[in-house]
Amino acid sequence: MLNVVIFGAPGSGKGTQSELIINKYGLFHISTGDVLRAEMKNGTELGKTAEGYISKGQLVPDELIIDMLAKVLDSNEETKKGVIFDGFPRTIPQAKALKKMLADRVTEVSAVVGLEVEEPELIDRLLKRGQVSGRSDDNLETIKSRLEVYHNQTTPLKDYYIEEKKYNAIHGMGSVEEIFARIEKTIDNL
Ligand code: B4P
Repeated sequence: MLNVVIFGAPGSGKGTQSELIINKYGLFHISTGDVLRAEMKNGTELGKTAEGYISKGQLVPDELIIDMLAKVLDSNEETKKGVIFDGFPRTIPQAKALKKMLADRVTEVSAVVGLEVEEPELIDRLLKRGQVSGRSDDNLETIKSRLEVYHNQTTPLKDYYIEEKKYNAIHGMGSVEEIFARIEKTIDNL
């Protein structure tokens, strides 16, 4: 069973490459950002709480995210065929919680695909998306906060997964197709 974590800064192409990975490898897609946006749209308690963090570019607290992820795993039989985790984990406590949740289901993270993209390109992509997305977090001020949060809270995960011998660096600049070809090579060699 293949469980892939797609990892990278905001704007690194996680959502874009996840779509291609699902099509080729038939994995179940869990994007914590998409789940949170659906909660916000439906006006749930979780959505209202999340909105306050997301619009400021901050991370939603670990306990809320971990609980939300466990519910998605438990309520979808299809997760048993393998999962692509997009935007999760984003902190060390989330990574440890994921390890335990998968071990309880007698499985584990197969590989982490780390999309590495230069910062000016990240800002450019997110500002471009902001022109059409209507997302409250795709504006310059919030993008800068998201990148700071990424550097402080999420980048330590790279070392965590290097230590676990799961991290695969992928050059994330170039066309969507070129980047996907690099990811395919990594997954096919697992
Ligand atoms: P996410 O939805 O995960 O947002 P993101 O990190 O900005 O990445 P996204 O997937 O949208 O962008 P992508 O790189 O695919 O999270 C939103 C917020 O939710 C977070 O800031 C946080 O507050 C909260 N949250 C989510 N998960 C959480 C967690 N685990 N813990 C706590 N809080 C959490 O793509 C960006 C753009 O680049 C796209 O428009 C795409 O078209 C473009 N692009 C992609 N590849 C390209 C390429 N090769 N060339 C040019 N453009 C490209």
